[in-house]
Amino acid sequence: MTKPDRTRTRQDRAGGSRGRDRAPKSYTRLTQPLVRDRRAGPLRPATWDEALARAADGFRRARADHGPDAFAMLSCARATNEMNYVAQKFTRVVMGTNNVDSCNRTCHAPSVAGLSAAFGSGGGTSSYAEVEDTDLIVMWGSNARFAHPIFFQHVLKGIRAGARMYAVDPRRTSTAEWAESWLGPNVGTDIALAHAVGREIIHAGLHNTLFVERATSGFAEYAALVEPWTLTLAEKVTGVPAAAIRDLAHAYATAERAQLCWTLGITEHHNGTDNVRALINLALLTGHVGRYGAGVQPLRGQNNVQGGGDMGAIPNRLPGFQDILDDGHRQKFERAWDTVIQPRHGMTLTDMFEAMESGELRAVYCIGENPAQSEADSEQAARRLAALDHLVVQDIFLTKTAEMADVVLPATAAWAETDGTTTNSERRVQRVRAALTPPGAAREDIDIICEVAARLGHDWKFADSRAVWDELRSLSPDHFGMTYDRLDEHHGLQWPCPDLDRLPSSFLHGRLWEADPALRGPRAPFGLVHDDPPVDLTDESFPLRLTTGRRLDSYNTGVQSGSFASPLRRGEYVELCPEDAVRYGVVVGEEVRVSSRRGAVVAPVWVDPGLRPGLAFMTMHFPDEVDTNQLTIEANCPIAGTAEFKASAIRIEKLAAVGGEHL
Ligand SMILES: Nc1nc2c(c(=O)[nH]1)N[C@H]1C(S)=C(S)[C@@H](COP(=O)(O)OP(=O)(O)OC[C@H]3O[C@@H](n4cnc5c(=O)[nH]c(N)nc54)[C@H](O)[C@@H]3O)O[C@H]1N2
Ligand SMILES: Nc1nc2c(c(=O)[nH]1)N[C@H]1C(S)=C(S)[C@@H](COP(=O)(O)OP(=O)(O)OC[C@H]3O[C@@H](n4cnc5c(=O)[nH]c(N)nc54)[C@H](O)[C@@H]3O)O[C@H]1N2
Ligand SMILES: [Mo]
Repeated sequence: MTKPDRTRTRQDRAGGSRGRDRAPKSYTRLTQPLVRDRRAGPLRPATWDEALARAADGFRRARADHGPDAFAMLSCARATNEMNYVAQKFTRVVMGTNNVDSCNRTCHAPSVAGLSAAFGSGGGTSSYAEVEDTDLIVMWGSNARFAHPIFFQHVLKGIRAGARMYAVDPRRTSTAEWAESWLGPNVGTDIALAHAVGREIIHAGLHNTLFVERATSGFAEYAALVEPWTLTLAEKVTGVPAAAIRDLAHAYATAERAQLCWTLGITEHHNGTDNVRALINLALLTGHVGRYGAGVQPLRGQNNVQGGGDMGAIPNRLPGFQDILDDGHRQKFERAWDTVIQPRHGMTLTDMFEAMESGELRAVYCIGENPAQSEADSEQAARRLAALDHLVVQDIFLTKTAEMADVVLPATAAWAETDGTTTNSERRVQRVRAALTPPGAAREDIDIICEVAARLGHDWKFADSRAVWDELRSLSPDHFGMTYDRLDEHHGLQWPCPDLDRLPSSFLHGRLWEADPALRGPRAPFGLVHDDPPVDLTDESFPLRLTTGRRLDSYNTGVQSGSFASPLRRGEYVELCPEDAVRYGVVVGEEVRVSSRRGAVVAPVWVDPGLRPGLAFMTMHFPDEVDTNQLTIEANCPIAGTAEFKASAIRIEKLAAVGGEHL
């Protein structure tokens, strides 16, 4: 399927010039509310009163005509914990549904699902400081040098203090450059690789029998499952030399303490949760968890995506990660909020888009998310958003999603214009403070939500962000010990922090090492997961494997970083290895057509020797110029709902060959 309009736009914008002199779109801050008088009509400025009334009316109508589950909330992973708490409370109390989710679904939902299944809690198990005080760091499917530069500073300090580092990534990334050893598996073959590592550890007798016997379950089944994964078979499937797999297995198993870190190379697959389980198996096998310096860490994406989930802005958990299916937990919140909470999971972000298609979902309140450009198969996503009866977008910029809204509400930026707290990947809650005056009529996210709630009959009085936080603390045992004063005093605190007079442990699951079974608690089960290749198969028509990801100098859909892209590589490129560039007869800067089974875009070529033949790379950062997500596939992990952003099948063609000069 071709998209002549988009390719034409792209061509016109590029004019006769190539790559370098194209300036990515630059966004300016929203300073006033906007409303639309008729569906396809233009947005026009409005007063706060009019915009808030319209926002509330649409939600009221959707609920009256179609019931509470016709509404869904997308909550902002860049905004504060307090804002996320209020957003999920709005969803559950004002609208009466559990349909609340965020971009966590597109990145680390598989990590949360996998960690919860193994350990009963979805958080990474270690602290950043432990990375400086460990013997081995494995970065698996993670380009932390680009995507987590602050965490990577801790990694570098660890290396300087003597830790070894291994990188597992199909691309020889900037992170891999720092590694002692780089393993480059074929995209989507991580389970095969992990199983071969596990088998090698068992065959070499290097597993931690004491830990396995005491703290885990399912070892015999796991050993049988990985038995076929010889080094030779794994080399054939993954493309990683047998000796390198063996080396990783021995290094990981013999390290005194090891940190296993992963990100989207593991999770953004149709079997992301299985991938996560395959990695956790290795930590269970070796006992590299529950001890200082040893642990498993999904490095979370947006600055407060950990906190958003912790605050209950997910469809299956109440604040404090308390199970919504547990009667006791629900009743506690029902009493505190004077409401009735549905005893079932709400829709995930993935379910929401399916429910837009079926017409079940009619009204969406989207706070600080840009799904029209961040969802896989974005053309389909935008079409579904356009079919809603009522879309309210609350953002700091006029995004592509906001351009489609019936009401646009201008918010202050959590970063630098708002008081509150955020929670990072090591579960550390830290204070943020308003330092700048917000532009124009922009208002705080929490105030706006409360104003909409008031128009729907719920008069909430929160004097300030501390009042919201104290309400959360009274309902979440894991946060109870974190008063604002203590957060200030200790430069942030990590959950679980149940006590006002004790400091929390820096790592989780120390219980697994207790000799007394009563103190040890539930065993951590091995995950019996199977190798399962990407859904979008490469063939003669689509011979290249496309994987997508990030660059250091840009951020997600580019809304917040578009105008600051690197002067060297402004805008989007399709990156190929030198051999493929020769094979296709293309050079750096030359525009080519990139097509998948879902759509086509035009992008200039970049040549990266860190890629291998058959593998192409694009980012998601410049969708206004080149909408990469028109190419990606909405093949979702059945457990977590995350799409396979990391594996699409594409072809590239010279523009002349497809009549490009006439496009
Ligand atoms: N500069 C910058 N930093 C960011 C962001 C940003 O946009 N820009 N976004 C933030 C967000 S929301 C997130 S979630 C994080 C994401 O952080 P990362 O997950 O580290 O970033 P990505 O580049 O998406 O993907 C990581 C790596 O996965 C590899 N990969 C692809 N397929 C596979 C596979 O099958 N197996 C393995 N083992 N690896 C594979 C890719 O080659 C890539 O190098 O970054 C956060 N930080
Ligand atoms: N091809 C491809 N696609 C991907 C991915 C990939 O690796 N490849 N990764 C996926 C991942 S991991 C993620 S997280 C998603 C990201 O998807 P999104 O979250 O939809 O994209 P962002 O560009 O991060 O959008 C953030 C929005 O929040 C707004 N914002 C920032 N601060 C505030 C605030 O304080 N208040 C309010 N109200 N708004 C605020 C910004 O203006 C911006 O519009 O994309 C996913 N899409
Ligand atoms: Mo993310």
